[in-house]
Amino acid sequence: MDRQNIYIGLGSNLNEPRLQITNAINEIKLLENCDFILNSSLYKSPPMGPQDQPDYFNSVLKMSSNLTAIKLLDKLQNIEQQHGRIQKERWGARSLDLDILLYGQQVINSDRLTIPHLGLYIRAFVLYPLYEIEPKLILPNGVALSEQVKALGKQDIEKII
Ligand code: ROI
Repeated sequence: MDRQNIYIGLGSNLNEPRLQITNAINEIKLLENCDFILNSSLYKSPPMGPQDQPDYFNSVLKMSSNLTAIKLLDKLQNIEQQHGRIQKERWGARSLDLDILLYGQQVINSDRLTIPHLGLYIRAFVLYPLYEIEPKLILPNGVALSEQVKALGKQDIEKII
């Protein structure tokens, strides 16, 4: 079977967030059975959700793998733990958040995993970096990513490098 393209969203707003993201990208590059393809620029944005937390840095990474989505999730959660991620406070500040946004055309709705990621269609800090690296992508709901980006607006995100 052809390997499917997988897109990972990275986010951080604590403990040197830019470094958190670049280190996490390097750690994902080293994962066994995973092939890194490329990553987007880094983007900065105000917090979505509670406003009493620092601005976020976000990026999106493209890779392929022969791991199942759940095995990949285990590995990504290991990386989050290594970055000092304590129990996720819903909508709270975090040193590192790694989300599987898309796993080929797979649709998964289990206790641990929802793919496509729930925030994918409405979060500019995910859609813009994704659009930067995959401008021709058709989203699993059949909508062109370019159209979704246009419809969504920038939500104050800023490309920084
Ligand atoms: N807001 C922004 N801008 N970026 C994020 O990565 C992010 N992650 C989150 C919540 C709390 C929803 N807000 C965010 O988990």
